[in-house]
Amino acid sequence: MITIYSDDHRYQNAQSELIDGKLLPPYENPSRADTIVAHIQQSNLGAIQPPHEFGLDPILQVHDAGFVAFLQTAWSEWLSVQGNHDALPLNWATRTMRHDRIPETIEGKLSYYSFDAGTPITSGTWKAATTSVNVALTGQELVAKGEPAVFALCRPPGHHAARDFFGGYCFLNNAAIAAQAFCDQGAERVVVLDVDYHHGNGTQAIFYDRPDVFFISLHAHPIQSYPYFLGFEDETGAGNGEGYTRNYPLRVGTNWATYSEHLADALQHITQYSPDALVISLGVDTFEKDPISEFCFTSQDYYSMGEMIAQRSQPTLIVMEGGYAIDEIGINVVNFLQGFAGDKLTQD
Ligand code: SP5
Ligand code: ZN
Repeated sequence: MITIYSDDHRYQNAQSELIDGKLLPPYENPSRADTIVAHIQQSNLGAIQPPHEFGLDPILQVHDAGFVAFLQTAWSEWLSVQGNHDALPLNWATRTMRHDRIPETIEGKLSYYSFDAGTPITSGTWKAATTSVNVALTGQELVAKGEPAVFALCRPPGHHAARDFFGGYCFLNNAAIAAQAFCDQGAERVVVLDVDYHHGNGTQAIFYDRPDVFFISLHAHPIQSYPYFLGFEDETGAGNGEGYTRNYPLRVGTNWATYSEHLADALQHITQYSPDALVISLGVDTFEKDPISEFCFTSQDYYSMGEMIAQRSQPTLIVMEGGYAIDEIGINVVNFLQGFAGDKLTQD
């Protein structure tokens, strides 16, 4: 299986994130992708290729133009007003407040275009986020040209980013942009299967009213876990998209035995839909030792998961999302990919 990767992910290298009441060194940091690519190099998985540039057009098929312009200039605006430290929002428009006025100041725009304080914008954020999109789109292009499966080693991740807001370590929605590219190239039905620990609220919202992209997610129950406000079972799509969103919220402590029963159900729905292409949002934050998550997967479980999903045999783009247990992130991702590719398990 070909991997698409660029060192430019290292441009997203923040000082701190706000989490659990503390400003801590970011869990979402460059060592994540560095470790994954090192493990892929040591495996027999296949070639690692660089991305190429796709420009803004495919991004603007998914994201709001004002939001994209904001992301592009946010750092320079913040730098000139606040100085040379990470930009973070401080407050948001919640119930009874207005959502129809975009502030003029950079601090106000950060609030308007975000949904959490865990996602710092830095001098390199735009470079890293757009490279991450190019990684996904380069993989998408290879799949569209006939590769059965490609791994897009995206960083920063994307599935929490919606049409016009960032958050959850995500700025641009790599998986959604790739799914949209399949549609724009003639695919009639695309599935996004999201197996990250957290609900992919951004991807769901982007495709919620569309029948041509079926979003299916297994994740920690939003009544217990971040992002809290989307990902319930009764969210099934709207308008023409009714029936083309499916959520499997699972309780904290879920292990592979329980998870795999729900995954089997999800895969049946995928088969019935008969998609032209499959995009997998792959998070390995379901791991038992993940520092910010509470599922109980072992490293071996990722091999089983890859094998199980591969039985669908649609052209597949695998897009990296979360996973924060640095010591095992490389093993877990390679295990999934080798399970998917049907390769011999070389690391466990
Ligand atoms: C892409 C991705 O995985 N983004 C995840 C962002 C999660 N940020 C907030 C995490 C909050 C963790 N709080 C844990 C409290 C229970 N121990
Ligand atoms: Zn996650």
